[in-house]
Amino acid sequence: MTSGSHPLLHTSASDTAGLTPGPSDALLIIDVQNDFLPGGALAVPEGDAILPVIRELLRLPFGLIVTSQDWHPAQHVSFKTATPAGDWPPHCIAHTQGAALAADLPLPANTLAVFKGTQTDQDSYSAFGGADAQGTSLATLLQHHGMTRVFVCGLALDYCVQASALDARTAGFQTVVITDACQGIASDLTPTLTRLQDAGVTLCSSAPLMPRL
Ligand code: VGL
Ligand code: ZN
Repeated sequence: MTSGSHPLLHTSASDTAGLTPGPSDALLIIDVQNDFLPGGALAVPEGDAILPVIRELLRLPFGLIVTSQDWHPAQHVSFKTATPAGDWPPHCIAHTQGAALAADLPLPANTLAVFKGTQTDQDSYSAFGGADAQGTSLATLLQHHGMTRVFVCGLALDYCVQASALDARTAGFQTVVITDACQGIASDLTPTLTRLQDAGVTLCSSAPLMPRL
């Protein structure tokens, strides 16, 4: 969402003190996959607007970068084509171009990748329901790397970003959602932002995270 566009985002300088990323902070990039971008099977409106913001975030000294990917079998329970019908058009089918991450993200070589919704009969909006290629859960990966705080960005704010941020809190991480690095599906994102704030998630825009010139 466009920074400063929502009344729940009235962050002052004192609100954002201490939000500068450091070595025990992870950047969690949720589902920035071709199928959720313009032209994709389940495109989030203006989903590509967040790409330049995420590129800026990738220059900050996070201790760890983690990407999540929706990674569905061809007959997934969430698909309208399933019986009983799910909610979504077929999307992010494992190993397809639609499931690939956006090509123009300069991810460091040590980026960790987690995959979710990989079983035919189960869905997970949350990246915390996913695991890396070795089967290690996201919470365990973050703990093993000494992360205490997660900054969350990506698609879609009202589905997978929201679910991931709420689970990050439940798992005991300090949690920050970078709102201008997320894009939602619903036209009114107030219920999502309210739910996040009520759960103790910090909402901020990317600008205060950037080093001063
Ligand atoms: C998502 C709908 C279905 C998401 C994933 O990434 O927000 N939304 N699958
Ligand atoms: Zn999905």
